[in-house]
Amino acid sequence: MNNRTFAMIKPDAVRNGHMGKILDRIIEADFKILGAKLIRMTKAQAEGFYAIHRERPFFQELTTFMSSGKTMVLALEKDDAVSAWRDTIGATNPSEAADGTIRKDFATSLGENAVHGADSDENSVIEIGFFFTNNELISNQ
Ligand code: IDP
Ligand code: MG
Repeated sequence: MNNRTFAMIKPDAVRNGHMGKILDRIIEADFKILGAKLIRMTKAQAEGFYAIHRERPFFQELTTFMSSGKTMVLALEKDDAVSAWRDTIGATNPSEAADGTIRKDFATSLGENAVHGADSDENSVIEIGFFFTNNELISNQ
């Protein structure tokens, strides 16, 4: 069990003014923020990050959206971080997301669903490494 996960506050949520409220949810759910930065992904970066979905019909829509504005990328720490964060964000489709989840409260559609969460320990390591170097992760406080 890994105690780290990778999260993003996606461009729709930043554009809609929800970044602060989502950071509050992260802190209230007792995640420690090891690293955070505001970036604007290039299309090529978005295509690299989501390469696993390249054969899906929504790949162009997804990577255009993810490079359309600011994204906050985050490395989070908590016991059983991957599943704890997936529970906090809710189902991919906001119409199926449970009450009290971030996607239920802030997502606008299946594609523009406010936040990202790594889906496994293995992918959380790969995804954190995609945006952070080790010395950008601060775990001693
Ligand atoms: P996840 O983000 O809950 O892990 P995935 O199935 O890994 O969901 O899909 C990655 C992202 O691709 C979703 O968060 C969403 O932004 C987008 N996406 C997934 N399915 C669709 C779709 O059918 N249409 C448009 N965008 C989609
Ligand atoms: Mg996924």
